[in-house]
Amino acid sequence: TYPEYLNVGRALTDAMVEKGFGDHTALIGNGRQRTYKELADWTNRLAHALVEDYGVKPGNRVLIRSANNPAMVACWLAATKAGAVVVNTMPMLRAGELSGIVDKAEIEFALCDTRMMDEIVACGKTSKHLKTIIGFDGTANHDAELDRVALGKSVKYEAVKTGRDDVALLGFTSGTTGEPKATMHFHRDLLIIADGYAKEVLQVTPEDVFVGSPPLAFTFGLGGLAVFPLRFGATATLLETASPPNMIEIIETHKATICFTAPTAYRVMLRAMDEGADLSTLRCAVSAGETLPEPVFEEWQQKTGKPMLDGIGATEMLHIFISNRLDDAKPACTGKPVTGYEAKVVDDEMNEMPRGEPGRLAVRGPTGCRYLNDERQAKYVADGWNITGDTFVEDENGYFHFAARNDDMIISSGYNIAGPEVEAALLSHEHVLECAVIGVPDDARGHIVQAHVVLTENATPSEEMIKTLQDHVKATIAPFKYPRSVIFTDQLPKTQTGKIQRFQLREKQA
Ligand code: 3SK
Repeated sequence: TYPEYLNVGRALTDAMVEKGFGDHTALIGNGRQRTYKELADWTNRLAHALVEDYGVKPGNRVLIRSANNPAMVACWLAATKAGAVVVNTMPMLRAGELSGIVDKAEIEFALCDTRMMDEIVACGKTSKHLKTIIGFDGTANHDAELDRVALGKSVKYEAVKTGRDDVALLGFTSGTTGEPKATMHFHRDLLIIADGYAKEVLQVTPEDVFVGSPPLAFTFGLGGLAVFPLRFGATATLLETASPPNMIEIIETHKATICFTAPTAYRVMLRAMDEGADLSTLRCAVSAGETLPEPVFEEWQQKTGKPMLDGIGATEMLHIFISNRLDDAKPACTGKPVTGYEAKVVDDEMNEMPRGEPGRLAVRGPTGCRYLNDERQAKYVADGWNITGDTFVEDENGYFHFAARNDDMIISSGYNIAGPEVEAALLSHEHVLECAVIGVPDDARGHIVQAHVVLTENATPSEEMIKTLQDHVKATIAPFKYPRSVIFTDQLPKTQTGKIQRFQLREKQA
């Protein structure tokens, strides 16, 4: 239960100072550290500027364009304090993509890191909604228009009395299939994910130091790298370029304790550990966004003595709703619903499947899908349950096991083959860096399994390598699942948040 009037911008700043965290480090990034008191003052000055100098009003939609850095967090919190509905976006987006977002969300204001103005300015030229573009300094210099205007403002600001069920955030997702959708999230939702997943599963304390790679524009990143640390008086480190070496440097320098990233980055970190990287301060390694291969889970456990926490989340649900636990983590298992959420596996008519049988994952809880003005809402929510588009199996003991995205099930000669299972088998080969498995039409078998493989640097594509990988899969899982076709590639098509877009591979093969 949350108070009727709740402003999440205030809850994560001034309220934390009132709770006694004023001197505690809130944010580290771009060579500077800021305490909770400094963050509260900074965001209050910015909120004054947004309201008094630019005319931002409660309910206005404000787009933020930046890489992960403290200034982006400050802009998000300030606009939220002013009662705006924020749309965080990634630097990679081009004018056309920004226009799609601006039009859909009827965005009037954009706050943009001055190092990346061109595309938003181009978008503004053709937009009938976007009227005001304000530059802020994403570096630590505070030397841009918004920073200068904010400088003279008071550090006291009365945050807008938003209702707990007022929309605070629009999370955009293009999913793995293309067309963007906007998901609406309330002020209370942002606290629910912290008080649920972060408290129950991660057991966050003020001593924790967070690091990770997901963009703040992706709700996985916003939760993991801003909301969770700030809700508990912990410290967030923010990296504009979150490569594995940069994350390792942060872990070593700031003794980071919780890391959010994807399995591919953990694989690289494991190799760096062989070369002496010290990741011993990490107590939680959260993996999501892509299937966690069993060998990565096992090797992490063996090298660090701690579990890697696999979980499933969705932009529609705001964050992770099924997860392994620190004292109960199993390989090839996503775990159990986070407190407050229920999950079941159903058939196309919403009948519950017997335990052990694959079906569609249905989930409900305190957060859920609310698309903005989008008829796909009726497809995502059925009978009050969110249908995430994933095929799962619930075992006898109530643990959930990922099988595939619904689109990634391959039917070949009458056999159901889960693409991710073949991917996991391929990834357990030392020469496979990344791979994506799809079904391609075949006259004799209906479909056959086709693997798109990125090899490690020291391996060379060849017929012999194809045979080696096929034999490896046959020796790892049921032989009928082996990829009859193997294509080597330098890179796989991915969403801006790093998820593999298998539909693009399917379209190319069609
Ligand atoms: O993987 C996802 O799609 C996701 C989205 C939002 C929050 C968390 C996660 C893992």
